[in-house]
Amino acid sequence: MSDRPLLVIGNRNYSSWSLRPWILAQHLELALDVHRIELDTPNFRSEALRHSPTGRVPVLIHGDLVIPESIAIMEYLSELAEARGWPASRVQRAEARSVAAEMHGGFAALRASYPMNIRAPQRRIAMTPALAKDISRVSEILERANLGHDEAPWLFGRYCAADAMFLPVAFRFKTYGMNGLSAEAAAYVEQATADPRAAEWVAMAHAEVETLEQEEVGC
Ligand SMILES: N[C@@H](CCC(=O)N[C@@H](CS)C(=O)NCC(=O)O)C(=O)O
Repeated sequence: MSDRPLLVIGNRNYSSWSLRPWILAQHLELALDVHRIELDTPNFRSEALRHSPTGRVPVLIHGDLVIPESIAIMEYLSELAEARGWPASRVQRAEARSVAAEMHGGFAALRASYPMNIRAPQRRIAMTPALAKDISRVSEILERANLGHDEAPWLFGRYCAADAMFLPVAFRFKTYGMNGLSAEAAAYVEQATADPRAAEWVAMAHAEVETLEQEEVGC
């Protein structure tokens, strides 16, 4: 039996929660086995329940340990990598955890209006006050990135779980446009989505053939 953690994920094109721990593991250079379950199929729930008590993805399985929440998975991955999943400074760790938690629990309008759909180019969605408010706050968070610093160009210097939390949002802006983002935030989106590890996920998303109609929004 493999000693590597197993990450169970959904469709790479649509499953933003699956992407977050996966990309963090790549940046931490942790080897994972990956098992994909196709979302929104008659067998999804029963297959997901074989791995996770929540019946959802992602779930990380390592030996007897089962972790069914993305943010707890990222904490665990960080512990496997000598805490490199968060900034080294206590103040920055608090700030990074705060924006990660804000992403995990908030931005309802942004998530509802802009479903992650990596393959879809150039979709347009009508702006609403709630969406504009979420975009403005995301822009403020992304503006703090250390862009231009070759060694550490991410939100808190070196890549951390906060960057992983915001990668699906970056893909959403690539799909639905950068409307409402400052130039600095838009530059972060370009950098995050062009990252070679993110590009690996994108290539696998493009290789998927299934389409989830309810996620195909915009024109
Ligand atoms: N709070 C969970 C959310 C997980 C979640 O909603 N996953 C979606 C896929 S992205 C899912 O499993 N949906 C299927 C379902 O709810 O039946 C986390 O952070 O991991």
